[in-house]
Amino acid sequence: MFLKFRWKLVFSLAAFSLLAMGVVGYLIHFAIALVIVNKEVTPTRGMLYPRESETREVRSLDGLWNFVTSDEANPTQGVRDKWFSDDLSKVKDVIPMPVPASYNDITTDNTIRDHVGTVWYDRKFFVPKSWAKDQRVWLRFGSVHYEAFVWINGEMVVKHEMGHLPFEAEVTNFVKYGEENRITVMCDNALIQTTVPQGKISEVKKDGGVAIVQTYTFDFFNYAGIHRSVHLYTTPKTFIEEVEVTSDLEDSNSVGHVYYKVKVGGTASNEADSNLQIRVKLRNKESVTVANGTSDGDLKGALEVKNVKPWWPYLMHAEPGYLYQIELFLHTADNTLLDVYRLKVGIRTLTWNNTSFLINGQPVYLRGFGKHEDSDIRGKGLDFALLTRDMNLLKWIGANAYRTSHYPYSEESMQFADENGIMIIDECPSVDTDNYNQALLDKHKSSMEQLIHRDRNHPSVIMWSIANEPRTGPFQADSHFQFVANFTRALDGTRPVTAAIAVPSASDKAAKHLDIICFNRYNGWYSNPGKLDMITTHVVEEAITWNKKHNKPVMIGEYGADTIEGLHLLPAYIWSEEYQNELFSKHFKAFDILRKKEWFIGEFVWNFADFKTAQSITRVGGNKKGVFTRNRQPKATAHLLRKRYFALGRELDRCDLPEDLFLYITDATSTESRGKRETADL
Ligand code: BDP
Repeated sequence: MFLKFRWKLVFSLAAFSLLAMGVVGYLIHFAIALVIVNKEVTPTRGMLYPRESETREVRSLDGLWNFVTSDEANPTQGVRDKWFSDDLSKVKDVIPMPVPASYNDITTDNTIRDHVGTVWYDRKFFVPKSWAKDQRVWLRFGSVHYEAFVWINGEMVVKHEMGHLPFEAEVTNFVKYGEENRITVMCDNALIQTTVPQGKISEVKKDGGVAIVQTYTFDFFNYAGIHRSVHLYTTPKTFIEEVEVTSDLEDSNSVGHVYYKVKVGGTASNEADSNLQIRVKLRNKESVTVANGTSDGDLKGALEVKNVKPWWPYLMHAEPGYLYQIELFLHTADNTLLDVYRLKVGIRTLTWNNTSFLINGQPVYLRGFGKHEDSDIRGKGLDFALLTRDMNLLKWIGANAYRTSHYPYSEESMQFADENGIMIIDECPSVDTDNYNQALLDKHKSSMEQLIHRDRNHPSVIMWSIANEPRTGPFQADSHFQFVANFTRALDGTRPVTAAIAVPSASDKAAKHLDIICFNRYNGWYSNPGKLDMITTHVVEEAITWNKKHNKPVMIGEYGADTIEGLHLLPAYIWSEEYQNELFSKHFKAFDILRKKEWFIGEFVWNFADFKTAQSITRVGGNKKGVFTRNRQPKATAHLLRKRYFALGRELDRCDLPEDLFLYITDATSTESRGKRETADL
């Protein structure tokens, strides 16, 4: 049976082992299980972002779907009773559920908000008759959190574990052409010790029975559902399945190279490969062809661009985020055009050494945020209005980077970052990694593989982050992170590897495996709350300690203070807007001391905006460390931070300052004339 009722199984195995072996035997058994080995990960295939072209059509399945929850105590019932074999409305009362969106906050029902285990969606759709001829039909999900099982017309077509990452399946032989079809999705949000991220499920006594309770150590709410768009798309029978693009620059950034590598999919493709070729055109923003070429027999090639416009980060250049478009035409040797796929490419170089991180040969100082995909009602559901607002706010505040804390963000947000010159530290969904075990390592590596496969062509991606705040004290963390870091480098050697580490450097066992050290620290908040005079020196000393230990560039990945919008207290008192302001200012002082040491390469605030958390006595309506409210309006600190980020842009890259950065207070000439008057009076 494909469905593993994961957490129930883990529970009963643990309980059984305990009874059979006794506690000592169980512990020995557990210790042996900790000897983990480095296994291969099945590589992802295909999954190009769905785009229309002369040879491809795309249809959206977004909209209102039907939705039901399973009984928490009986999550496999729907599979056993084959709920996928007919409309869900035949088995239960369905409610409408928007896709894409998290299902948690759509209704007024707390049993849906807090549901643990499986939920079901279905809807009907038509497939045009014309799609029946000579092509393939694909079904693609931008992401479903956490595990998804998909049926079409009652037949299982794909299953996927891991939130925030896309998956797809060919459904050519599952859909009915020119007729109505049904798609059914079962989604399981349960997090256990071998999922990424990890969580725990327990059974707790409640009024009149037993509750299934999900707990996790991270604070953001475990939103679930069909989070990103669902598409049907077509490709020709023999088609462009994968595209990998890299670039470099030479001659003082005046000449660029674009290297492309294509994999072709399709029945006869393997035998036919040597007869196939890719013809390539590179167009600039004005759509003028600036380079073209034909691939070699391995479907690889290089294009040279004279007078190139490199991809520069925001505020580092007058024309940031410059993108070309690469057009790939798959031809047979006898000149038949089979498939066309286009994607945007940025031409840039990334280099790093023990003291700096450079883009196009220029040292970069990163200034930005840790973010979340989070908003009211929609939860983690893709929302173009929110995405656009966030990009506008990032530019307004003068940030040049953010980390996709603590999981991969939507493909559309990556495209936005490419276009706007925002640099991304791209993080996999491993948060608070702990209790190291073989299954966890395999999945952690798989999450990096899926992430790199999805995002490798984005010029905005400048680093891979392999975890947030892993528990890197235990000795098992050493080999776990060595395996994950080396695996990441083997997949992509063009970007450095980092992780946001919170364990103090004296006990941490993972940072030595990274290229760039990133530490998260809450001076003046979790340590020494209310003590604004215990921040600057602590930050400076800790950064120096990390650098001394590893001789690598260092940045701060998180600092901040929960702040209730509109709470003003003078003198500054924790949770007030004044306190957030002053706490930031104390950090700025530390960062400026550190910036004099070349190896300090960036500052990231926690968090861009307030976000929802699990219910907890330490959170009042969620995590309030946002510089913006959850509704994307500025708190007082946003204005302070804006002044700093633009001042840094001015100092480091001579960017222009926005006119409204400093509001008019007084006319300087009137001060002058008072001085004159006083002199005249003498
Ligand atoms: C950090 C975590 C982040 C939390 C933050 C906080 O990385 O996910 O939201 O603490 O507590 O340790 O605000």
